[in-house]
Amino acid sequence: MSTPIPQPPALPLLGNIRDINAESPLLSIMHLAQKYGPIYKLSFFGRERYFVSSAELVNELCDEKRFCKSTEGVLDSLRAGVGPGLFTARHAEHEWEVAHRTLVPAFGPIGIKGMFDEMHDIASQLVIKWARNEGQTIDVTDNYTRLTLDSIALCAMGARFNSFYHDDMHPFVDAMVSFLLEGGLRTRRSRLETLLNPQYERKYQEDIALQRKICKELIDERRANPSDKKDLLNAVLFGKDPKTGEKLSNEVMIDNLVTFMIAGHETTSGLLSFTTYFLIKNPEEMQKVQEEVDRIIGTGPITYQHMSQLPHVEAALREALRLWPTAAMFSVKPLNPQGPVILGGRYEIPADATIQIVGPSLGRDPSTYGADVEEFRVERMLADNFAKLPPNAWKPFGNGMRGCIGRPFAWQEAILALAMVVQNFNLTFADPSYELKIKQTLTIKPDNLYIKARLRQGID
Ligand code: MNH
Repeated sequence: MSTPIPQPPALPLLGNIRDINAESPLLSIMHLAQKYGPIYKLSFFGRERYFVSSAELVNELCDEKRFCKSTEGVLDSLRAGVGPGLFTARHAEHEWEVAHRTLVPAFGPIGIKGMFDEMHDIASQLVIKWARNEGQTIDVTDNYTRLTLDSIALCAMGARFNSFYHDDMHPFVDAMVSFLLEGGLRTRRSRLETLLNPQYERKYQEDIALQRKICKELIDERRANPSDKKDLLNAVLFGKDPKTGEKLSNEVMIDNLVTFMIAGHETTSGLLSFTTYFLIKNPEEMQKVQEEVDRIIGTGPITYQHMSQLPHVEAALREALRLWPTAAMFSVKPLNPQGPVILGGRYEIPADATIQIVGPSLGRDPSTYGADVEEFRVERMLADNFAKLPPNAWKPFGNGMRGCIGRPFAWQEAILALAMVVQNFNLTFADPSYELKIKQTLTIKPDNLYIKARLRQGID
């Protein structure tokens, strides 16, 4: 006997669209999880979606013998721009396998270590800018976006976007932002609306063309001026699949470079923004982090060797991702589409279901974290405690072979930037009564977070 899966009352054709706030779908989904429990379903125009948020059920969904990545929804709609790039590739798609095997080494420890100096260069630009504007109001998320964007552009493609030296961001960014926005809107638009608005399609294609052109030019430039740098661009251009000996096709090279730009900056920017928010909001936690940075690094330059010696910095980042994982949801589907699947020994799910894992609800499961789930406590993510979490309870980087390839990149970048910021500045909210609001695009970020930074000691 299976337990029925709850669903809020639905309208005949429209289904549950009224249950989802168009501005912040994630908050609606989290809210419904509180009301309907660890699994519920919604229907949209006749298509059902399942939402899972307990550690118990997510642990089952992470079993790669039973479930695999689903790209249904926004990822399928982004394929128009990034094809079968790593992020948008379907389960077991050949282009994914080749690119995955070819590029994994570039994201490994040696590859990431080689990027330290360039990451440090960009992070220094942020620190210098904040120091020069001491006491003035800082749009934190905007600043972190410039940091992460310049870092991925430099480390992945050898391009300097110089975002800290211009008010406007690089033209790539406008095209990317509007491409991602449109990709999301497409999943909700009716065919009639699409037919009546040919300008949407035209703009979409223009944005795609611009991003691809910029990446193509960087490829051409590197081909014309070879370098023996062991960077991502060289791995994309010259790497070979260790299994089949294949190289990436020219199109797939571009698919993946655009993918790195997209997947490689917003999430890390959001992570740094949320961590900064929580540390200002919780001064005792800030003190622990700052004390560690002072003790380990002091007032001198931060080096690669410091990266593995900052447990509180790492724990603060992990704790922010527990509460607000910046890629808030990912989707899976049954691997073997032969008949229904039973979850938790009691819930029957159809073989063709798309199941979304609701990250921020998973991070608030009291069976994992206890009663004080809403509290930002660095301690619960210190190495010993982190290692004792139940399996698959903390999933901000997705799962298994389709988990984030850029995780070590993001981690080094975030540790470095956060350590440099707290080493140099004391931070306060520009508006002491600031209340956290979530801004949702493809990823989530704090909305309207403004801070002030005071130098802790003079910088030469
Ligand atoms: Mn990243 C996949 C989260 C930083 C490149 N990333 C994923 C997934 C999550 C995720 C979740 C799985 C998505 C899915 O199942 O559909 N990523 C993050 C977070 C950060 C992050 C929270 C920062 C914090 N990601 C980065 C960076 C890069 C990157 C930095 C590139 C340099 N991520 C990817 C790519 C994939 C991915 C590429 C797709 C991997 C694959 O399926 O092979």
